[in-house]
Parts: sequence; C-alpha cells; structure tokens
Amino acid sequence: MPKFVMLKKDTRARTRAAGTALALAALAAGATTGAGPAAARPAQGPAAAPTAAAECSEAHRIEQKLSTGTTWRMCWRYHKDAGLVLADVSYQPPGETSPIKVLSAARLSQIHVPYDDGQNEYQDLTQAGFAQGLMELKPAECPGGTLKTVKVPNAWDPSRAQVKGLCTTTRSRGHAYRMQGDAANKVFQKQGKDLLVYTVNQTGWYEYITEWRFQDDGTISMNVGATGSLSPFDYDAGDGHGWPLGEGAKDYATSHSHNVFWKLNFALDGSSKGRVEQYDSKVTPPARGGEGPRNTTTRTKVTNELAGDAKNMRWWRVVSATGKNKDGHKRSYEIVPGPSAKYPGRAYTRHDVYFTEYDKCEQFASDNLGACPAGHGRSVDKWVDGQQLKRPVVWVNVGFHHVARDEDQQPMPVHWQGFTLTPRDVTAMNPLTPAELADQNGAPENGS
Ligand SMILES: [Cu+2]
Repeated sequence: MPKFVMLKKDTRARTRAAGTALALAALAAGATTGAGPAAARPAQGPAAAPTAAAECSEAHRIEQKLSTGTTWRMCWRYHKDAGLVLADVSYQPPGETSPIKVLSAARLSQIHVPYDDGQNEYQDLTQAGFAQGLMELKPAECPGGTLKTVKVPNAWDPSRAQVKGLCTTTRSRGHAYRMQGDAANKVFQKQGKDLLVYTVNQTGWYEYITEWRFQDDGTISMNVGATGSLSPFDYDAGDGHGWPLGEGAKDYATSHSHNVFWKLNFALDGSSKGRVEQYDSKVTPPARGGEGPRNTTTRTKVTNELAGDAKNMRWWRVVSATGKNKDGHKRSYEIVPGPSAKYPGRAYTRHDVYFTEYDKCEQFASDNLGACPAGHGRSVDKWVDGQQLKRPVVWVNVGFHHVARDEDQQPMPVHWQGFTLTPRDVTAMNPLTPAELADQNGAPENGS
C-alpha cells in the first residue's frame, strides 16, 4: 500500500529507495566482496580436511568451549541483504579428537510478510532493508557475552556502516540428562550449556532477532523472534481482516503472516555431497484382539529435488557422504520442523522444506537477487525441477500467522518461530556421557 510506505517511520522509505538503487548498481557491475553470499564460496569437496581450522580472520571467528566440554567453531560474515551468515560450523564434543564439520554456510533466505487484506506484501530481506537495519546492541542485551562490530556492506546510512551488533554468549538450558544410578544415592545429571549467536535487525516498525543456538549435545536451533512494534499504519482493518486493539472496536490491526526461510548448506565431515532421506511412520490397528497397534517406519531416499511437507511422524535427515561414528554408523543431522502456520498464498510458501541441487545463483527463497540467467525462476519452488541431488541445499520455511492481540503493545513481546537440527549418530553415544557410563554402549547394564 503506497500510503504505508510513504508514511513509514523517519527516513526509512527514502533510505530504502537509495539502497535499492545501490544494490542494483552493485549487481549490474557484478560486484562481489569478501562478505559475499554464502553460496558463492568454492565447493567443499569430500577431500577437504575436516580438521582444518575455520578459514577466517580472528575478528570473524567464533570459538566457544562450553563448560560441559563441547566446543563449537564457526566463521561469521555479514551479507548486505541476508544479514548474518555463519560459515564452516563445526562441533567437537568431549572425546572427539577433532572438530566435526556440520555446515558450510547457514543464513536466512527471506522473510515474506503478506497482509491478510491483500493490500501489502513485503519481502523483508530483499526489498525492505532487513540487513541494512542492523541494530547496535547494549552490553545488557548480550549478558555474559561478547559484542562484535559488524561492517554493513553497501551501508545505506554511512553513519551505520559499523555496528556493534553481533552478540555471542552462553546460556544454561536446564537438564541435559538425568538418570538414577544403580545405587539409590547415585544420580547422573548434567546441566546443559548453549552457545548463542544473534543479531537484531530493524525492518520498518519491527525488530527481528535472528538467533542461532548451538547446544553442547550437538543440537542446533535457529529461530527468528519478532518484536519492536506493530505498524501504526496497519490500524485500518475495518474489513474483517484485523483484530481490535485499543479501547472499544475502533482501531483494528491488520493480521498478517511472517514466513521465514532459512538456507542451509550442509558439509557433514567436510563434504557437501550429503544424502537426503525421508522417514515416514504408519500406525496400523492391532491385527488380533490383545495385540497392540504396530508402527512401521520406512525410509525413502530423496535422490532428486523435492518440495517436502511436514506431516505427522515424518522427518528428514542429511547423511554424511564420508563420515561414520565410532559404531560404524553414518553421521547425520535430522531436520526437526517447528510449529508452522503454512501460508498457501504463494507457490514458494506452500511447502515446509525444499531440497535443491546447489546452484550459486539461487540465494533467496523468494524475490531471488542472485545473478541467475534469464528464464531462471525467482523463487525456491521453481528450483525444484527434478535435478538429481548431488550437493543438496536445504531451505526451511516456517510461517507464523500474526493476529495481533492487546498485549502486542507496547513494545510487542517477542514471538518466535524456527526449527532444530538434531545430531543422529554423529557420536556413538550421548556426547556428554559421564566416564562411569562410557562402557554402556549398545548394552545398558541391568536395563538401566
Ligand atoms: Cu507480526
């Protein structure tokens, strides 16, 4: 809605126009910088040494040994449209002699915000200045952590070209495990610790917290939290597409969706040639009276590009092309979708996960800015066209339908959406297993 854009807070509308022109100029010139898109990096072949140190300068390195003994290592960079990019992410739990590479690159690939009344539809990363709106963080909002200074490439606002806006810190998450030992007074328990990496990006009236959580047990969670405030110019939904905020039923905030896309380039054990598998379970009624229902789980190899839909008892995993754990099982990471209000309004938001064959020009899940040849589709749904998956790229779409409520003002409480990557057979046992239980692999004593 033109009215919305023109009345936008302070100079954002103007800045946006200038920035778009700059961005287009850069694209036309084929300009690339050291902070370029993740997929523009050279392929990590299977021969790449998994133990190689992260290839980045000290200022762009994140290395955290958690108090429970697990070390996470990665590099970060900042993309002018995508914002924070994490690269060469590796995990080294206690007992592993070298880091286990997990991802070569991970970042957001779009936040699509369609309004329920059909009057506004935003592509926050590629059109609304998400990355340019990087916010400076106060030490108090990075408790116990470190704030890093981020150079914002092609900064629209010269005074915001260097922003102290990347927080890395640790946080307790409660029980990692608990188990009653054989003796009544013996309890094995551990309190888990996580590394958190986050930025805050202002887009219009919203502020998005992009949070990456790396747990000491190998789990990775990525979430986007929306806070800031509702746009005052949305308070006009008199047509049944909003919710009354404020006294009586005069001011209606228009309902809308936030469809967040992540892009993951896996590199398990240093190889980008991981294999994708889908698992489905089917419960059948008891065959005869007295027997219980049975649940049969089947594996489907995803050999070609796929637009996948989350379903009850369905899950996917990316399996290492080269690495096995000490039990001889192939290492993998499982994709665990979070709750999602899937938005059927656009072809690219109709599926929960996309597996596409690597193509350098495919950068954003919608409104793609990558330098693709003419005729190449502009959104991730178009890129699922039957190619064989040799170097799969994973796109995850999590939607949130935001029907505003009185409590959304003011400020708006953070609402989160995201998903999790869970290690499956990355290590032979629980990576935090205490020494006394280390011999209980495959045959727990006394069934404990
Ligand atoms: Cu919202």
